[in-house]
Amino acid sequence: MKIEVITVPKEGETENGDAYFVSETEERITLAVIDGIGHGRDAHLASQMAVECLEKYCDRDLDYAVRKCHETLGKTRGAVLAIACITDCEIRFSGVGNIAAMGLSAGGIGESRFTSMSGVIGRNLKVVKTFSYPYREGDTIIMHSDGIRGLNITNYDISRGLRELGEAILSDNRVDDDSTILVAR
Ligand SMILES: [Mn+2]
Repeated sequence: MKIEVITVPKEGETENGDAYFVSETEERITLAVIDGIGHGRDAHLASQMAVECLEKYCDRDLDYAVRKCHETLGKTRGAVLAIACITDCEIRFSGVGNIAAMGLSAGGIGESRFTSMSGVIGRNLKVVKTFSYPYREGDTIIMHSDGIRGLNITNYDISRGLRELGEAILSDNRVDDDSTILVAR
């Protein structure tokens, strides 16, 4: 699987409140996008803490990893996050708060939006739930923070190069916030 991530801080900020996490083993690939609440240093600290937590717990059950992040981020301003775990024929997905994630089949015919629960990691977490979606080699997975808004993926030729696709999505839909786009195929 090829993975491309572009993440940029809000204009005028030196620290990025968004973060991402990628882990690849023989059995599975784990992808996560994290958005620390607000922007600037405190948002950065929260999202980095979530990355460290995922490094420790990404080989565990997704719900467990999400709950561990919630415990760990209790003294921060909090973050929203989404984690996708991809194996041979399945994507397992757990998200809390406003991170968009979707899977697109190779022909561009099927599009499924992954379901996230409401809440904020470290502040307010009620239901944690993992959803399962079919995955086939060649499918494209897109995840992005709310620094990208109004994305209509049907406007894009998803068969183009991943880097180029990510750059196009970012430049067309970026708003004034930390922005992160992750594309994988
Ligand atoms: Mn944001």
